[in-house]
Formats: sequence, structure tokens, C-alpha cells
Amino acid sequence: MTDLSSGSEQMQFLGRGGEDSDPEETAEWLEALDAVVAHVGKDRAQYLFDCLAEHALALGVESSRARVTPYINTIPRERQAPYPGDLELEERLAAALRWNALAMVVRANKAYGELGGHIASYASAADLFEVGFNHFFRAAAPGAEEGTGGDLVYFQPHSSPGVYARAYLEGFLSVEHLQHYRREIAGPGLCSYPHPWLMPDFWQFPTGSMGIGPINSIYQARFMRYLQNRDLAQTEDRKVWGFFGDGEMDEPESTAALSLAAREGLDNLVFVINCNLQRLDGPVRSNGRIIDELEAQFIGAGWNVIKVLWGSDWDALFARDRTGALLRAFAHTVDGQFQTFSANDGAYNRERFFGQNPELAALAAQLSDEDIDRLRRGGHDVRKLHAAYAKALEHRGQPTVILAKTMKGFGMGAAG
Ligand SMILES: Cc1ncc(C[n+]2csc(CCOP(=O)(O)OP(=O)(O)O)c2C)c(N)n1
Ligand SMILES: [Mg+2]
Repeated sequence: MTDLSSGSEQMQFLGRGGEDSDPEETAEWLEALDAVVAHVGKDRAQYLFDCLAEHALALGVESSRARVTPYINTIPRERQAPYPGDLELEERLAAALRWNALAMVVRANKAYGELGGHIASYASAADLFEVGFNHFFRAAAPGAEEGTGGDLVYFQPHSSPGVYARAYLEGFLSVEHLQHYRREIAGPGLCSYPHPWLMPDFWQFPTGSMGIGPINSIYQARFMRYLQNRDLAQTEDRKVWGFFGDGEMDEPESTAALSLAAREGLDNLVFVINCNLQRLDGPVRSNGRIIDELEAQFIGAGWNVIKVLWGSDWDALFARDRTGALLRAFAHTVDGQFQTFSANDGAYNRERFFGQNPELAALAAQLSDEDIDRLRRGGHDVRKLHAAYAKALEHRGQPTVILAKTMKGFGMGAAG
């Protein structure tokens, strides 16, 4: 960052406090930090940055960006272990699941238009679930009988079509079940939302009323610890997983017990939040950024936070971006704009996102419009998700939340 114009451009995203009254001075501070990163390294820069932040606090100067990290993946490419699965096979399975879920919901609604089924939500959650099913959820603790002592999963309620589709593929449900989606009263069928009273052999937890899943999963994880601590049951290796929506996190119950989970050090608990930036009737935040808000909230409550925002195709762009142009662009893009970018094609994004300045345009110059179109959000990249889940399981002393950026209706195509 050597010229003043780029310094003041950087202020655009730092400048939540208003106008920059002295861009020249701002540029000098930024240049000093750039020089430390370039010549001594990021560790030293972080040390200096932390010292400065502490000193500022002692002077009564607070940062408006406290507790929000840059809008990138928490786990960088170089710290991501190789993917242990079969990408091609898993992709084919996922496509079959998406299709079956869609077919089940569309068929039900053709017969009874009022049945609903939130198929676009499952389309956003599919990869989050599948990485769990394929690689992480355990039906039993090592050496224990199937169905005893395994993990406990709270599923995002209205994404249940995907869980039914998976159960059908595994042979747990019949075609007749799928034909009676949301019509289970008179015979074999499937209830709308997870409920162990309605489907006792299938669902473990009711999660349909938004907010009830997050708070109950925290108390469940705490109770598992209670049983362990009193030698009433062996629960040490068991995990509680919770998949929730970003809109759902606005329910008071969703966040009511977050600090309890941290105080109790519940490292047997993993939340995965499906951040598609949408709720039922509109954007979750629109003029702000829900992922930043959630990050600040969870870090403030004492959780370990892992963000999975960008898919693997972005890695090469980040690697070529020597000036931090992408980070600066993300930093002043709000959710409403992210949604517009993701709803439009490669040509639109080249013009409107990468066309914002010459540095970004240069990054996109090597990509075709199709390449740009294929740049995915991280919640649709199983490699990024796997790395995050693995890190969450390793983490000790705190519960973990994975903020996975996804797209509502991902993979459904125009017809869907
Ligand atoms: C307490 C409560 N209020 C309303 C609903 C109806 N409802 C079902 S899904 C949904 C929107 C959910 O948005 P989000 O959590 O972001 O999930 P997404 O579909 O975007 O993945 C609403 C309002 C509900 N299930 N529970
Ligand atoms: Mg949502």
C-alpha cells in the first residue's frame, strides 16, 4: 500500500466511524503494518496489532470491528488436510439425494398445493448434512453396539426432505413413505418436521419450532457431561451436532444459552449454521452482514468460531491477490449485495463485482465467465467443510460453531 489513493480506499471499509479526517495519516499507519507483514511476517504483525489494541483499550479507545475477523475462511488452504473421501462418488450420491428430495416435495405439492416443503432450504443445507453423514456422524461409540452411544444430531427442521431422501437411499424408508410426505396420519408417511413422537424410530429430537433446537442441543450436551461426570454413563466420545438456520438464530431461544455452553466448556457440542443469508420472507440482514454479527456474538459468548465462506476455487484468486483487493471488496459488501451477486451469472459478476477496481479486474482476467459463475460459497465445498468439522472435533475446552456460507436453492437450476 504505497499511494494515498489505495490507503483512503482501504478506509472505505474501515470507516464505520464515518469520514476519514486525515487520509494521509491513515495511509502511514497502514503502510507501517504492511511493511511489518512484508519484511518480518504475519506473526510479528499480529503481536504488534494485539499490543496496539491493548494499549488502545487502556486509553479508552475501542474498535468498532472488535471480534470480527476478515471475511474469509478461518482455515487457510495451507492448513487444510487432504480430503479423505471420494469426491466423484459423493457428488453423485448428493445429486441423487437432491433429486429425490425435490421429487418428493414437488410430487406432494402437485397433489396438494398447500403442503409446502422448503426445498430451497435443503438445497442449501445438503452439503452440510452430507459431510456429516459420510464422514463424521457416528451411530455408535467405538466397540459399542450399533445404535447405542453414538452422536446426537439436531437437524434444521424444514431441511428434513434431505434426511428422508438419504434414509430412502440407505433403505430405511420405502417409496410409500416418500409418497406420503407431510401426510403420515393414515398410514406410512413422513412428518413435516423432525419429531420423535410422530416418527419414534426415526427422529431423535423435535426441532420444528425455530430456536428449540439450538437451546435444547446445548442442554443435551451439558447433560451428557453430567452423566459422564457422575459415572452414570460413558458419554465422553459422543458429540452433539446442531444444524440451524441463520434466520433461526434471531429467535431468542437460539442464543439464550450460548454463554452457558462456553462456561461449561462443552467441547462435545458443534453448531453448524447454514448461512444462506435468507430467511423465509427475505434477507436475514440485507444492509449488514449476518456472518459478522454471528461471529461477534459467538466469540463474545466464549465459543470457538470457524468460518467457511469460500470454496476451493477461490483459493487461487486469494493466492494471486497480493494487494488484498478481495478482502477490501468483501469488507464493504453487504448481504443484500452478496445475494445479488450470487443470483447473477459470471458476466454480471465480472462487471459488477470484479469491475469495481483494476486490481479485482486483473484477478478475474484469467477466468472465463463460466469460471466466475462456478466460484462457490464455502458451504458447498465438501473439502472446506470436512476441514472445518475435523478442526471442530479436535478443539478442546470450548463449544465450536461453524458459520457456513451457502446459497438458498443451490443446484436446483432455473426450473427448480
Ligand atoms: C418459531 C417459528 N417461527 C416460524 C417458523 C416458520 N419458519 C419455518 S422456516 C422459516 C425461515 C427460516 O429461515 P432460516 O433459519 O434462515 O432457514 P433457511 O430456510 O434460510 O435455511 C420460518 C420462519 C418456525 N418453524 N418456527
Ligand atoms: Mg437462512
